[in-house]
Amino acid sequence: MFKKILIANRGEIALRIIRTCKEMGIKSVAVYSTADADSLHVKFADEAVCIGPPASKDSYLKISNIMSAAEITNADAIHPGYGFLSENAKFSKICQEHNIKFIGATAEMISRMGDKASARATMEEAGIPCVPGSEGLLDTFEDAEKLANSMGYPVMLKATAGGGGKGMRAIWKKENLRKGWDDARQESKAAFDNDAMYLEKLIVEPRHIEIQIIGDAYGKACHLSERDCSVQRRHQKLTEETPSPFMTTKLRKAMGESAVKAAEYIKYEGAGTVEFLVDNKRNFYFMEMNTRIQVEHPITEQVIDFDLIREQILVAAGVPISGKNYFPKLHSIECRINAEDPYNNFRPSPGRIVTLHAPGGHGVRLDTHVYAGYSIPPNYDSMIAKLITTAQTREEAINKMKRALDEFVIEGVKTTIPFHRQLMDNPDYVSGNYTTKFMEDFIMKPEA
Ligand code: MV4
Repeated sequence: MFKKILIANRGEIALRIIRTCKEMGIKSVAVYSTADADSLHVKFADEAVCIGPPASKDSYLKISNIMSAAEITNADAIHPGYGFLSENAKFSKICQEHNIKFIGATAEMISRMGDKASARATMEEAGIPCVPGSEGLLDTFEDAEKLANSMGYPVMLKATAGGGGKGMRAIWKKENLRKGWDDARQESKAAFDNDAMYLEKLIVEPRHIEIQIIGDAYGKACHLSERDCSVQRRHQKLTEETPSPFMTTKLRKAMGESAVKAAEYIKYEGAGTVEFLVDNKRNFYFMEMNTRIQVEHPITEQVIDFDLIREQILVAAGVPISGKNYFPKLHSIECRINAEDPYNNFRPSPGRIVTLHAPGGHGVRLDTHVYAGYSIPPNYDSMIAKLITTAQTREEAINKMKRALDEFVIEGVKTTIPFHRQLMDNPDYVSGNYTTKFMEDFIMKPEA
């Protein structure tokens, strides 16, 4: 087993990983930028190393500084968390070359899944359902036009380097294909320095349902059921739940088996997520694979009673998995609490937290690095806490979430607490009748 893990991240996820390290008797090393000197992850780790100034590119993304921190503290593994370097092939490779175990995917796996057209081609080969579309990349606009005409509109143009919705265009009629093609390529070129495109049939008002998987070093994988992440705004998830209100036993079995088949086909090692689009007839299609622990992992932990960070560490150390799949026994919902003003277009609201009262009680979990007196730096993303409720049924989990949100007091900055409180009373949310289009139609009621 590892003796010392360096956590190449910040915020709640750094703290989350440190907690599991403590429980496993593994020493932890925090790294931090000068903007994060007062963060809890720095205080709770056994050691802490400053790795640079506030800008991510000079600290949490600076590979040389992180490797130096790992070498001076003698860490034998690095956990990258999510975001930052978690899906950086170069970083994974450098760790391997320095004999420091990267608790994440190999460079090859990250590259293969990070390129969306190559991920799609791999899944097609593995026999996983994919949205009908191009075989690999499109060489020319004329190829796109020919394929779109033969498949029929609407279609979705996608950049192979895409992410966060960048380089993606829904095209409803052929007159708009040219402009969509030019715009999507230009956007992708600017964001990723890559303008290679592929094309799919457009799935109208899909649900985003993802399957958590874990694979071991011996080629065996299992799934841990689904999370419904359809409540998103501009490709940012706001709340997630498991089980999905749209799920059936039959669909869960089919999606779970597909995700395991995908993972075993590529000999995936570690925790990963296979994202699917699900249409209104419950057809499911491979969308993307994430080769990291995800923000919303706690809801899965809650319903199957399983520490995913611990499992990541165990499989990275070469421990085999049991091989059985896991099915939800409870219902769990996560609300992402962001320092943003939901009454003003979710505008970021960094600043000092003057008052904080955390909710508690049965079935309430709060993953956060903030406390009263803490200043939220403007340099990073605005998520400051994840509030998770777990109960026997969806209705009870919603009622518990309402109660927990009502108890939660944060003063000094605006937060998304009022949004979540309204969401929990929204008839379409409460009935489970929501798709990825839900937030386009959601309007905040005025402040009371
Ligand atoms: C799609 C789609 C409809 N049809 N592909 C959005 C993120 C990107 N990685 C893939 N995305 C989508 N791909 C086809 N063929 C709709 C989306 C999509 C979406 C997906 C999941 C969650 C929220 C979304 C919001 C808008 C569009």
